[in-house]
Amino acid sequence: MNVLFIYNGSEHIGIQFLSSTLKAHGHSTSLLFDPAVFTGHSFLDIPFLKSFTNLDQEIVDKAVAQKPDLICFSCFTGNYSWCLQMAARIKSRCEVPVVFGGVHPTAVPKTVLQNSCVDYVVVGEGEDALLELLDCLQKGTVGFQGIANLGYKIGSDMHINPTRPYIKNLDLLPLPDKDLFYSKVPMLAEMYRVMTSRGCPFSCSFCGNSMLHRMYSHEKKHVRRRSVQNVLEELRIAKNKYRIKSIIFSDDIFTMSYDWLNEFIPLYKAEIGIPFSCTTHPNFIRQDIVDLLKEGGCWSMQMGIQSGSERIRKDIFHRNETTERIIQSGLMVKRSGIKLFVDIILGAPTETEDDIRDSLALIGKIKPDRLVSFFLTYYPETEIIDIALKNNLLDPLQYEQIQQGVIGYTHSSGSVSKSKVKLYSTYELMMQLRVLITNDSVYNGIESITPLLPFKGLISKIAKLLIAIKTKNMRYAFYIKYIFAKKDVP
Ligand code: B12
Ligand code: SF4
Repeated sequence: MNVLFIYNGSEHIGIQFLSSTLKAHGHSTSLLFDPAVFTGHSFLDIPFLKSFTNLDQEIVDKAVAQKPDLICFSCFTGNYSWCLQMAARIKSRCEVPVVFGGVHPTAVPKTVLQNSCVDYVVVGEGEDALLELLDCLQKGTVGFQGIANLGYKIGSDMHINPTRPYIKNLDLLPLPDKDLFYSKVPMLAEMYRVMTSRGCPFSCSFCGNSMLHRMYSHEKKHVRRRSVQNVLEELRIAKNKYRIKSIIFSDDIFTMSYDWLNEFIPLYKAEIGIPFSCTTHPNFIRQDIVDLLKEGGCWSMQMGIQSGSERIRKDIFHRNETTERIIQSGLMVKRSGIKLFVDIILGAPTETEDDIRDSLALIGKIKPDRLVSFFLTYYPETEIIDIALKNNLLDPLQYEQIQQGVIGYTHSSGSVSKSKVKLYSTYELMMQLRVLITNDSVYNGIESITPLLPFKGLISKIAKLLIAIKTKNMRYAFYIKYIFAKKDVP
């Protein structure tokens, strides 16, 4: 059957696995893709420029003309409204079954299925459910009740089937169909993204994993990892096929197993040898891990610290690492010469100004090379929503808006209230300046005048740009190129 994926933002590893799985079973797949640099879902939030680069109408026209047998939308909370709007526009012009999958439908399948433009939802990992759905559609049968992970409707009755177990052996999946995206925007391959695992051992209250851990509470192990040889096979093929400048290991926590890394990294260095960046966690940094990664070509590591306040980390974010451990881990990475990027979240429920000052102080102690600061966004069915409800920080309307995906998104002010944005912007600027200015007395002088500065958002952005230049981080250049570099879009 002919299956069409429609997506906007960056490349999507989940779609790449779905596509390769379908192809391995004889189906054909295609993609309509909008890089959507200015929509705010993924990169920048500039509505004025969005109207110039809008590809929605072209996507609708092409989808209708293509006459696919099934259209697949992959939704996170930020792009869910866009997906709904696109599905409705297409369905108003032709009769085509539409399935929604991804993290948002996984969290709230019934809410998604309620929409008349959505025929099916798939929760959790979608490879097998999608194959079985196609099988049913092809045979013209209605055996939907036997398809685990599928949600469907009969008339106005909605049915969400039980969930199947996690895919235990990821090596059995075909390698991700990178061409699906790279044939449209070849430059995406320059920063080649790869996931060597699925799942995270932790369950931070704000993260999609806290939703998954609840849903899969019967599973013994949430983390599954591809074999070293399976990952190397993907990278060998990729190295021969694309112009890769760096590789990004996008796992939830790439450094979680020393044994795996100890087997992988020497082979990676010998056979692939491309500089790479990866994710880490304060509890999964050790000197031997850092040495191994540095030796293997790691140039940057991204580590979530989220808050400098032990109370916020433990009671609100459900993270168990100590401040001491965070500092030790951060300094260990820095001393090795690997660039350290850290994430911070502003706007946690019950967070006080003292808590934010603790975050600022922690950043001052670690002096990371780059700070990625977020204003908290509430994602459906994550544990932090329960905490916010308990503290009367969300009313029923806001709760409903979160399920509908219409309350803030990561690159706006998240879900924090407008009255707090000013305070958080001031601290965000201080944090960025703290990273930019490594000399303590110079920084202290500037910190005292920061609250008086106008255009804090703009100055924050300039500070981020200067930090990127200072650390020779090519991310901005990549984004600028991404705006123009389209071969076959949508
Ligand atoms: C790698 C990653 C990225 C990468 C690559 C994006 C990608 N999706 O590949 C980058 C850096 C670009 C990115 C960006 C963002 N990300 Co991100 N990202 C991740 C991460 C760590 C892994 C995603 C992944 O590849 N998983 C592995 C694949 C195999 O699983 P999957 O994507 O879930 O897909 C499977 C199923 O969901 C399902 N499925 C998915 N789509 C569909 C569609 C159909 C039709 C079907 C049937 C099934 C199906 O089948 C797939 C295969 O089994 C996740 C966290 C996580 N562990 O999932 C966050 C996560 C998805 N990201 C998140 C967010 C918020 C973002 C950003 C909006 C903001 C940001 N943090 O910068 C942007 C926007 C993304 C965009 N427009 O493309 C959130 C989403 C939360 C939510 N409820 O919305 C997550 C869950 C992290 C979190 N904070 O909790 N991200
Ligand atoms: S450690 Fe990172 S990926 Fe894992 S649950 Fe926490 S925030 Fe999510």
